[in-house]
Amino acid sequence: MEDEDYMRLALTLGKAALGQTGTNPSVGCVVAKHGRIVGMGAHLRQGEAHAEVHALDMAGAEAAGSTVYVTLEPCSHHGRTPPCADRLVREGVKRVVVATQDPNPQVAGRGIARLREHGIEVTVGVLGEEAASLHEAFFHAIRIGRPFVAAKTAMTLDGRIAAKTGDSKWITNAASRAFVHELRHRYPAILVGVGTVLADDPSLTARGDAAPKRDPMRAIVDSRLRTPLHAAALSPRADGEPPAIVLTTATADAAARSALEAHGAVVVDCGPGPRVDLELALRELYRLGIGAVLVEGGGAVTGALLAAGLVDKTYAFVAPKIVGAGGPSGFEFPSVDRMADAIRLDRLKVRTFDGDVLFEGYPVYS
Ligand code: AOF
Ligand code: ZN
Repeated sequence: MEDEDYMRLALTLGKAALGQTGTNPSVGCVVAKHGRIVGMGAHLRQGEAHAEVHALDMAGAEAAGSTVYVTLEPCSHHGRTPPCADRLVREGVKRVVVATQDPNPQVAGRGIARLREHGIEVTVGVLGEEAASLHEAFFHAIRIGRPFVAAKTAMTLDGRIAAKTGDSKWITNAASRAFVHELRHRYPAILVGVGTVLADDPSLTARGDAAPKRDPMRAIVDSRLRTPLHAAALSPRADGEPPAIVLTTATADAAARSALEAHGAVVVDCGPGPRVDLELALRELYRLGIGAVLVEGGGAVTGALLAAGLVDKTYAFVAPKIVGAGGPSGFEFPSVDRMADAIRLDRLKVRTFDGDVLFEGYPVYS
C-alpha cells in the first residue's frame, strides 16, 4: 500500500457521507501502522466528532507512532468540537498525510503548522485534486458564505424542459433519473421554484431500488406563498426534520404564512419583495446549516440564479428527443445579445446514460 492507496480509502469514506454534514466538509480519515489499517473514520454529522476523532478512537493505543491519512487539513480551532491537530499531537502519531489545506479562515494552514511544531512529519497534497473535488461545495461555501449551488436540468435536444402543454414525464431515461436520485442523496438540500411545485407536484425525495437513500432538505422559492398544503413537497419526513423551508418575502400573505408554519414548514423572509432576493435566500439557507443545494427547476428559478451568477455547477441532461416550440427552456432568462456573451461551462465532463448526455461543468461568468 502506498500513501495514495490509503488516501483513496480516506476519500471513499468522506464521499460516502457527502450530503449529511450540513455546512461542514465530508472528511475521511485512515490510520495505518506497520502497513496495517488500525483505524478509519468519517465526519458524519455537523456538531459531532470529526473524521480524525472517529479514526483515532478506533485505533486506540495503536495510534502512537502511526501514519494518519486525512482528506482535509486537521482543524486547529475550537468549533463545535475541539481541535483535531491537538488530538493528533496527544496521541503521539508519527506522520500525517493531508490531501488539501482547509480554507476555513479559522484553520488555513494553522493545523498543519501545529503538527509540525510538535515534530510530526506532515506531507501535503497527496490526491489533492481528488480531495478538492470531494470538498468542492465546502471550499466554495466557506469562502463566500452561501451554499454551493448545483443546477440540475433535463432538456430535450431543442432545450425544452416540457412540451407546450406542460407535460414533462419523462424527458430523460431511467438511467439518468437513477443518477439524479444519487445526486439528491449527496446534496444536503434540493431547491425548486413554486412553479414546479404547482406544475409537477414533485415529492423531492431520493429514491432507488436497492439501499435506502437520504432525503435532502427541501427548499421552495415562493414569493407569494402559493405552495398548497397538500403539496407532495410538504409531506412529512421520516427523520423528523421540517417538511420544507419556504423562501418568501416580507410582504407575503400572513394567513398563508401561518398555515404553512402550522403545517411544520419553516418560512423565511428573503427581502421586501415583490420577488425573493435569491442571494439572500441562499445566505438564509446557509444560516440554517445547508452547505450545498441541488436546484431542480423550473426554468425560471434556474435561469434567474444563472443570470445572477449564482449557479456554481451544472448537471445538464440532454435527451435525444425533439418537441418543437412553445415549452419552457431549462434556463429562462433574457437572452444575451451576442453569442460571444454566452455563459460557458468550464472544466466540462460529458457522460452518457443510455443515450442521454450529461454536461457536468462550472459556469464562467464575465
Ligand atoms: C477536521 N476534520 O472531519 C472536519 C473538519 O464546528 P466544528 O467543530 O464541526 O468545525 C467545523 C470546521 O472544521 C469546518 O468549517 C472545517 O474547517 C473543519 N472541518 N476538520 O479536522 C473533519 N469536518
Ligand atoms: Zn477537526
